[in-house]
Amino acid sequence: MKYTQATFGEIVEKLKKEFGESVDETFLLRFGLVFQDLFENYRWIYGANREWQSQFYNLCIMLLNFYVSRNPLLKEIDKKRERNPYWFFERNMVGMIFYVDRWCGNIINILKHKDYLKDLGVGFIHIMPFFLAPEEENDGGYAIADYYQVIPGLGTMDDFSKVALELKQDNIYIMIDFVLNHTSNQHEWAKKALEGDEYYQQFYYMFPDRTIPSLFEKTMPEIFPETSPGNFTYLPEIQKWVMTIFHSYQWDLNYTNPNVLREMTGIMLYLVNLGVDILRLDAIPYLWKRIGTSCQNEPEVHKITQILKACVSIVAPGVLFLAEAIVQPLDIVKYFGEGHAIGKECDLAYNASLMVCLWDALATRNVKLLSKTVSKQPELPSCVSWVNYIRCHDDIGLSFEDRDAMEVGYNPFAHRRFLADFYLGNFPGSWAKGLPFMPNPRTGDVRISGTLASLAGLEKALIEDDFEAIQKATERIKLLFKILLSFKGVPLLYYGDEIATLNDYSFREEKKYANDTRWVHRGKFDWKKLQSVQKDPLSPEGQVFSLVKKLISLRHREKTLLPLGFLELVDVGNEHILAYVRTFKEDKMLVLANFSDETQIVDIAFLARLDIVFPLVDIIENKLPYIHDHKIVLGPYQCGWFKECADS
Ligand code: OTU
Repeated sequence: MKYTQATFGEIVEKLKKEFGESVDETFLLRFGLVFQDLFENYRWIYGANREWQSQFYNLCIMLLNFYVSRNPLLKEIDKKRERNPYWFFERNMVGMIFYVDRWCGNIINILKHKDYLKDLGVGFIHIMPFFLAPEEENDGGYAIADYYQVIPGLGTMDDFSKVALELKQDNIYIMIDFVLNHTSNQHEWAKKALEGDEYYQQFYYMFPDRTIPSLFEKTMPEIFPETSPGNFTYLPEIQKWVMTIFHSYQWDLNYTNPNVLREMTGIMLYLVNLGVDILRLDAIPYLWKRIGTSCQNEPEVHKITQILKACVSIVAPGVLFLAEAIVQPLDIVKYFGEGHAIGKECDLAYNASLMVCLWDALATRNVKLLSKTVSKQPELPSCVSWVNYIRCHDDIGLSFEDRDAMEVGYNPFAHRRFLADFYLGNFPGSWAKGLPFMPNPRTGDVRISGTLASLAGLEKALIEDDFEAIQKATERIKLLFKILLSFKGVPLLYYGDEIATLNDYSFREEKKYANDTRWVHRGKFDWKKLQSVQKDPLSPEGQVFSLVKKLISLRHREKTLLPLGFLELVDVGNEHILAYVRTFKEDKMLVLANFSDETQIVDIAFLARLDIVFPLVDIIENKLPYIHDHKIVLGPYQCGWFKECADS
């Protein structure tokens, strides 16, 4: 069946006959807007299937049902967002990530800490997965056994919905994970598959012998080589191999099966109808597997994401997608949608390239790879944005583009080795206390775990009780926050970093965490420490906290820092200094950041080129920069947000 206007009409007629007035004007408007894309993408993926048309029609019924059952309060919000699709981007949103149990004990307690979020200026929260998962093998919540239930002890879905609705009243929005690439082996589908149920075996990639797995393995990298080598797991109960890209207990869902897409779409819409504002699409690059490829970023992944986005925009327009695609820089941007799909795929994507290159610049005291990487990022349309971050719940994978590294004079392999050594504290002069995550002896690859403060040197300096080192580490943390909160995009803070939380090694004592070093940066948030930090603004932690608070409040009133504002990198002729101008309409802000631990100078001649007029004031410190002989002098790790003086 080729798409014609008639197809849309036929489907609508059928729906109307079956569901009468439920098929109302709003539904029809939204359905009509995305119909062509939805239909064509669906056909592109499943068109070879004999029953694809009736399956497509069933999907439409599902959309109608979720549309009808959506809470009227949420429907009101939807309408506002439909009138203003930029609702998210025209505010200076700052997000915070946390684990419910580690931050506040349970879901409902989030409300008890609402004032903390408001006081800090947090505009949205990413609540880490709280769905039912096995007690032991759960990958921090990313191995889900039941998407419709909450981990016992954390509360209920009703609690979650209540929290989501109440926070929205205070303009705090909610992001949760949609873990759609895999389920736990304890999920009902997996259990049925293990009992020999063929219908559910087809929900996963299962093979009777090693023939096909071996073909796949030829080109597939290993994600968790230390604890789960290979990409397949043998199931003696049914004498089959199942694809398990992540842990052996995380079974990859098979999206070539339209029933999988239907079930997962149902789960997604259920979550969205609880009052979620942003869905984080976990491990999205892995959704489609193809022999002879790395099984990442395949074209079908983008089509499926577009299908999901179209479904959401019918039921809950204004709900955003965040791509969790921690892949090479050039592949990440594709998740915003390419060509005519821009704005129809993900609205947000983690800016992993920026994150990695910030850590690179700190270790090398040189911004050349950072500048090169940022300068190659394409200008994004205003309907999408990067999510910038320094740390998150995961490890840091050193995923810069090899070509960029070579262009700035690094050997990519050696440079990755250096960075790993540096952040694992093995390089002479390193200040960092990171832990290795998933070292792969075959490829020499290793990733890094650790909190922001520990990776930036505070832990080592405190242990050594080295006053100068403590100061330097504090300056490094401050520098990273100043970049994070002035860069183009949506900043996302990791809980605890605002009070310079150090690594927590207690995970080693718990069997279920011991072999996953990421738990070193997933400790309990220390509310007592927060109190003492607030009382002691001169301590390293106090300095960090008051700075973060100040930066967020500046960000709220600075139009130049809106995600919609522009960012232009400036070459100031000094490889230690990152310089950029943020612009919104006539308004400009110049950011100068010294990544070295020595004083650096910048000739002010470049200001004329930018049409920026002296005198400038650093709005963070409310101070004029130190000028000597027509040069701006920046102290070690100094970073200023410079604006023209209002009265000049
Ligand atoms: C994600 O991360 C989650 O953030 C992790 O916490 C999970 O363990 C994992 O998925 C499995 O659900 O490899 O080291 O390109 O890099 O999906 C982290 C995306 C990961 C992957 C990413 C993955």
